[in-house]
Formats: sequence, C-alpha cells, structure tokens
Amino acid sequence: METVGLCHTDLSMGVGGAITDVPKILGHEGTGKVLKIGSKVTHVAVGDPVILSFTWCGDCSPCKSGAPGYCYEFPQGNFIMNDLDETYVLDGQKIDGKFFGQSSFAKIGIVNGPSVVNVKHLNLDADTLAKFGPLGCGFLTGAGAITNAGEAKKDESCVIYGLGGVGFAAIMAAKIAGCNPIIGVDINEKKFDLAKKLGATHVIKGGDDAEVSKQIKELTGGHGAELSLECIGGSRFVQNAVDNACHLGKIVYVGLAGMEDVISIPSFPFMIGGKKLIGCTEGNARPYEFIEKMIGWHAKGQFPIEELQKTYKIEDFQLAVDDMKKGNVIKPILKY
Ligand code: CXF
Ligand code: ZN
Repeated sequence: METVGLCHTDLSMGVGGAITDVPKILGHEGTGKVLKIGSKVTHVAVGDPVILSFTWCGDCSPCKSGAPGYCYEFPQGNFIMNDLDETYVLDGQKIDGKFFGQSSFAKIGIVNGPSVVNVKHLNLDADTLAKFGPLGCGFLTGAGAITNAGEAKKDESCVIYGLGGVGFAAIMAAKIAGCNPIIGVDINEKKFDLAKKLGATHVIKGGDDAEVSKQIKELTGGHGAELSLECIGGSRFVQNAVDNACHLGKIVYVGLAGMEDVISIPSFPFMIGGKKLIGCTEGNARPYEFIEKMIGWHAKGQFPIEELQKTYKIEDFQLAVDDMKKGNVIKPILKY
C-alpha cells in the first residue's frame, strides 16, 4: 500500500460497530503496487500500480449482470469479518485482514483479485495515484449514485443531504451532469463555501426538518426536488428526502444506518406522486469502468478531489480520524 483514504465506514465498522466482533484490520480505499500475484490472477502483473475497491464473487446473477455492488456475497466478502486464518496474527490472536477484500490499513496486504483495479495503462505519476484511493469507495459511491443510480439529467433539480466525501463527490457529479439547482444540506456550515466552489448553487443548514423542507420547496419551484441523494444515514433523513421530492422524483439512498433502522413512508403521497426510492450500494458502479471515468473527469478539471483532501503520515492516523469527525477535513489520505 502507498496511500489509503479514510471513509466513515471504517469508523462505523470499527470498535463495536462491526457485525462480528473479531479483531480486524480495516481500510478500504487503498492505492499501491503489486508485489506478487496468485496463480489465477491475470489482470495485473508484479509492479503494476493499482487502485483498490470493494470485492465481489463474480459468479452470482448480479455480478454476472454487471452489478457487482449487489453481489450476494457482498456483506460476507466486504465487511462481515470472521475470516480468520494464519495470515495476520498478533500475540497469538488471529486477525481478519479482508475488509472490502483489502484491509488497506496495513502496509502489505493480501488483496482479493476483484478488488484490484489496474491503472498501469493510464501512466499516472505517483503524486496523482496517491490521491485516487477514495475513487475505490467514497467518491465512487457519491458520483455513481448521481450518475448511475440517479441517472442525473441536465437541468434537473438535485438535493444532496450530507456533505462528507460521498456528498461532495455527488455535488461534482451533479454539476458534470448539468443539474440545476444543486442544493447541499448539512448541519456544519463550515462546509458551505467548499460546496459552492465545487458546484452547489445553494446550501441549506440542516437540523430543522420543516425549515429544510420549506427552503427546498422554495428553491425548486414549489414541488420539491427531481433528484435527491441521502447520504447521512437513517430513516428520519430518508423520510424527509421522500417528502421533499416532487412527483416522479428519484430519491437515492446510500446512507449507512443501524441494522435495526426501519424506513417508514406515508404510502399515499408516495404512490400518487410516482416517487422512486432507490437503495444504492457503491454507486451502482463497476469499479473497473467507473474509476477510469472519474479519472477522466479529474484530468479535465471537472472532479477536483484535491479540494477535499489532506494528506497525513500513517503515524498520524488518530489525528486524521479526529479531523474528519470534526469536519475539518472531508477526506483524509494516509500515506505509508
Ligand atoms: C458500504 C458500507 C456498508 C454497506 C455497503 C456499502 N460502503 C462503504 O463504505
Ligand atoms: Zn467506504
């Protein structure tokens, strides 16, 4: 591993947050170089520069249909951690090292083949590759939710709830698609200048749901948003997003909530409004295609991810976590 981005899922699935409570190595936005390959691996060679993403089985019907984010093995392969073998052992205790097929909070890892995206043909310099770890998860999730799941169209009104790495990538993707207005909602006003710089035409301070709803309706001609992305996580926010959507509106839900969380939506307005609530994992993206698409946007200056990032030495891991939690940095990049 050369760098790894920090994603909120690393925190929420850390101590006490994982479905199984075995010792584990987290990290799932790695970049690096291939040191060795297994006998069945054909898409990378020793020395190739790579970006790591989620893993999938390749055999089930969603995988075969080109939707690897909906792999039936996705939970088991990516975050239900109990794959204890002799690979990682600390003081006699076996440790799971296959988080999202990669566990990239370790300098050297054994990575699942499907998690590895080869970018050798793009001839990226080292400093550029170093920025690209979050293309494997956070940025793929936000940009893919808008582009793929939401099928964003020119002049569609777009509301993005929650301005973290996912939400900011979504703002940039909405701008690329030509959405208008693009409205960002967050409780932390410190993020608003950057949101506007990256493409938000309007920002709304969250917290008071009725006030948020009023402002969205005002900004969208009275009926609500055509495309919404909920990336805070939890039923309260999904329900509000559905409520703030116009007739025929699309609401894409990527937020991570507790396993006990239940979405409850007033059925009649949902039905007569023809609204579409779309669950979305990893931006409905095929990493081996969508990462290259985002790199193309970045090369054209349309996806300026460096605005969101700050690089930390791996030793300063805790500082990076604290800064992200406080909203001082949107996307920390840890450098080995
Ligand atoms: C994940 C989070 C857990 C459910 C699937 C998608 N995204 C990564 O951070
Ligand atoms: Zn993630």
